[in-house]
Amino acid sequence: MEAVWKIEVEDFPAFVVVDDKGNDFFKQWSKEAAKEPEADSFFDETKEFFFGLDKNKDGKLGVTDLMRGFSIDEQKAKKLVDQFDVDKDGWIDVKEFELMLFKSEDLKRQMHA
Ligand SMILES: [Ca+2]
Ligand SMILES: [Ca+2]
Repeated sequence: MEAVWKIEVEDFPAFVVVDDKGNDFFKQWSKEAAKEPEADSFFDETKEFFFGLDKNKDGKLGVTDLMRGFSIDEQKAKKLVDQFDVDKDGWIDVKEFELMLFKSEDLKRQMHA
């Protein structure tokens, strides 16, 4: 049996995280997210928030964007980038941002503040 994985690319720099068993990292957590009835609107809301913070519109957030967006200090913002920068390019893209908010109740509250 041969499996072909088709990845839909949207209007952000796309990447795929695959472990040694060929599992798509984001497929895993979007499956988790799909269990939540609010998931769709949550992701739309998150995207809007992301693009509001992305001042130079390059589809990536850096430490200073996060500091401003969540009213947090530099140390905390750096920690978030470390933790959620899945592809290790030093920036948080929209997928990583969704993951960040999905995993953090504190940040979610900030988004609604
Ligand atoms: Ca940016
Ligand atoms: Ca990244």
